[in-house]
Amino acid sequence: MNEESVVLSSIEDGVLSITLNRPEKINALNDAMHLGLRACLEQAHADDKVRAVLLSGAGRGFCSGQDLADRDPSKREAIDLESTLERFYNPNQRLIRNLKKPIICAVNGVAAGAGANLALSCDIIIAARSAKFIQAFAKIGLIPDAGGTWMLPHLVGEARAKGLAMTALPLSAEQAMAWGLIWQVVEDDDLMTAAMTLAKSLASGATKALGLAKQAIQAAGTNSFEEQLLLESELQKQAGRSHDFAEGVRAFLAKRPPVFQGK
Ligand code: LHQ
Repeated sequence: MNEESVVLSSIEDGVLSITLNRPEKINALNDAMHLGLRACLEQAHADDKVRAVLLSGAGRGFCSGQDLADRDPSKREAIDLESTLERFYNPNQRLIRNLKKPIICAVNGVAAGAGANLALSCDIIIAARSAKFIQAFAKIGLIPDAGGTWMLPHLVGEARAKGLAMTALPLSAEQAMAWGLIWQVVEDDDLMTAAMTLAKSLASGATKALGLAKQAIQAAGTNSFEEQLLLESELQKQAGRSHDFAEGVRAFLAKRPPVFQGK
């Protein structure tokens, strides 16, 4: 199966839609899917026409994590999971976190294992009411990966992070929202419309500033208050020199809607 058919993409109104497309396996991640996703994320970085990204899964689930048939230790002599992570997972997680544009994830059903952590690495996560998040790793003798051991304690605190990692129990969309793991829960039938409406709205916004805000908020996890103040000054300097800031203020004073360019 080639990379393109297992990951679909298209651009509309500044939104790059990326769809994981192995619905018969609940979009389990095989090597072709990792590489297809990477190509799309690299396009998101490089292409000025892309102002926001919407990641979703085809069929009844978002992503069931690693395709375990491809990493079955009983069928291969040595499975080097460090190499799997460094070659396939970590580059994509870095591309998502370092993307200077908003990335939204629409979680339509189950998000398990690395599939859950792929979703959680996005900036804004919208879940269908029937969606579930499962840190499935403990059930097969692994630890949460794809950034899970960093994101979970940052998002929900150590107690809940350990509970999720050790029990591998499914977390409902409602509970995920109540715990601050995700942004919004919508009715199943409304998911893609709600996610695309938000993505298009962000894509027409001051996307340079959104990227800088993302950078600052992500740095807060390790910065001191003083370091964060200095970072804000530096990034606000950049925002203050943008076309969009000048346009935003002009439009406000003229009492008209702004026309942002993401520059
Ligand atoms: C699958 C999978 C799957 C293959 C469903 N693989 N076929 C791991 C190792 C290496 C390196 C780095 O990192 C990682 C990270 C990880 O992601 S570890 C965690 C891997 N994922 C899991 O352990 C989850 C396994 N899947 C499940 O627990 C269930 O399938 C879930 C809860 C996702 C969905 O359950 P159901 O809704 O009951 O669907 P199902 O189990 O019937 O699945 C539908 C089909 O998809 C089925 O195939 P079949 O041919 O029987 O119709 C499954 O075998 C297949 N599938 N997940 N990860």
